[in-house]
Amino acid sequence: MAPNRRTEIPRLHHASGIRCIAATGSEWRSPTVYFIGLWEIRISTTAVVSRNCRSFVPTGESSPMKPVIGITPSPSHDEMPHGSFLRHCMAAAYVDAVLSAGGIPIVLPPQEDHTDALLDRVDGLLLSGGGDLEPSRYGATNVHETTYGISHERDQFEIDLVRRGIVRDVPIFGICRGIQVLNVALGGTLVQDVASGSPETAPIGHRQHEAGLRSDEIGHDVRLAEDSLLTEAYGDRRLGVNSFHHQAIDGLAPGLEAVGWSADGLIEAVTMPASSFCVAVQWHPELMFVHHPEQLALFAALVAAARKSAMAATAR
Ligand SMILES: [Mn+2]
Repeated sequence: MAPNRRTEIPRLHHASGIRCIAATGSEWRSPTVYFIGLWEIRISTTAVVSRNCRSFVPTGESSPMKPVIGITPSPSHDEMPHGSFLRHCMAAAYVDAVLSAGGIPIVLPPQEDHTDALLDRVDGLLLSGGGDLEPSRYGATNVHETTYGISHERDQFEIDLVRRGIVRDVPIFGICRGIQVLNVALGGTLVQDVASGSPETAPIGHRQHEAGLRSDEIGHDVRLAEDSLLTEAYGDRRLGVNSFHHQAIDGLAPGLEAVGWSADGLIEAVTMPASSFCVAVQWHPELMFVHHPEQLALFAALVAAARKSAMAATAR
């Protein structure tokens, strides 16, 4: 079937929801086509495009419905010439990844009492990376000296979003801090500092920037569980990932299932089997997908799940 899809894409791409980012001119000049699970991804010198094959409409109908993906930002305390400001910030790579996967990204700044109102307005949740969770959130009485970036406001906001999101079966994708938020919100615990933990975890180097590796380079491998959502999405059980974390899951929360591990045994990916779509990873696929297009697969899966959820809600 693949050759047919390949020839159909150029004719239909304007009508079938393909997203382009960074297009500067002739976007279809000599593209390379990748087939990753159910998704096609094309990379050319001028554009990155992707499309979910399950929503493929070969009849020339209008674009498939684009689900709204709410992304949680990080607090940033910035000194400016006109004062000191707390700002809600987020790497543009998260936005680019959601756009490239066919979703509409919006930013969800932390706020009290609006959890359900926000979940009413988004079709999926993306928990972005950031600083450490307050250790008391998972019952720790000590605070490791390497702890950084604690935000009570962000912790509470994201924990509330996860707990209500799970109850409401909102599609959820957690990245880096996001896997830790998901685990803690559901009753799990964290290793406060991987490097000072058990000796066998240190050699892997989960902070690849300290070894001079760029953000889009592979820092270590992850072994994926057979028959997991991730193995289906990536089409392989071994995956090269980047790594910028000093904390990791310790005690896995009830309801979560570990589906990816680094060679030192750290949990690098989880899913929640009882949810329609709930997945989280310890690496940063949004920083990799331009040069490692397979890393767009989970964004495409999130967008597909969010679209399905939104269309089901519309039909009710
Ligand atoms: Mn890692």
